[in-house]
Amino acid sequence: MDMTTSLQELGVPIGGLRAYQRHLLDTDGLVILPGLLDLPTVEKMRRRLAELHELEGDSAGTEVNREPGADRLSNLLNKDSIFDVCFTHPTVLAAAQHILADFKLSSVCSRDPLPGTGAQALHADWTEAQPNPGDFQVCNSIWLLDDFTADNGATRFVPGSHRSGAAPETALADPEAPHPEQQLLTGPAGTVAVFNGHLWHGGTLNATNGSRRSLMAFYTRRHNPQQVSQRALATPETVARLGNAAKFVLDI
Ligand SMILES: O=C(O)CCC(=O)C(=O)O
Repeated sequence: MDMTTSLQELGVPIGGLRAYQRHLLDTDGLVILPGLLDLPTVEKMRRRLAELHELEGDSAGTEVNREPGADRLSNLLNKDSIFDVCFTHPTVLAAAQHILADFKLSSVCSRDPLPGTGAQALHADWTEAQPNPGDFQVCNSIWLLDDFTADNGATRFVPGSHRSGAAPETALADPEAPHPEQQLLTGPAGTVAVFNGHLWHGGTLNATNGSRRSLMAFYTRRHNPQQVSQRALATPETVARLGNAAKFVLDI
């Protein structure tokens, strides 16, 4: 199996994305895909996340990270096949291919900033020096499981910042402060935003009493380590249910 065959078998069209979507990824660093998940699927995902939180208790999220003020779960693809769409959806894979060329899944996690918390500093999802265009290393996607609104902790992005070659923690006096060019990702549950992992972004304060559940499917170039090593953690169930093309995306 190779990247081209894997993506073809998973239904990624030759040529991948539409021209305007490629343009948005190149210039703004982000493409929004409305209605990618239907509401019954969103509801099943919400229920499964609630069950997993109940089951995992204090260990929830530990395969990648815990965050004060946000409910997080990690390694979701080994916990329910309902999350397979996060690493097999043709449009999302086409976007990852456009940014990274050769890639694999790094992790599938969830994040729900709790009422009154959740504000994050602007950050990129790559801790080494930020690369120049043509050498991007990571791509992320956020899957809205609740409507994202202006006051419930919607993700903020600084369009075009992936082309700066700089990290917000060095380029900005205060990465926690509102950025004059930031935009909020608002939209209905079922929307997916795929973004360049070097784009400056972060969660904002959930100023409501409700939840703001989301999944994050994170991709990395094939030569980089994964956030969750699938060779180490893929369960026999995962290995048995997936075809070779999806296994290639997981690097197992
Ligand atoms: O949940 C969000 O809005 C963004 C989360 C994020 O960027 C992170 O946890 O690194």
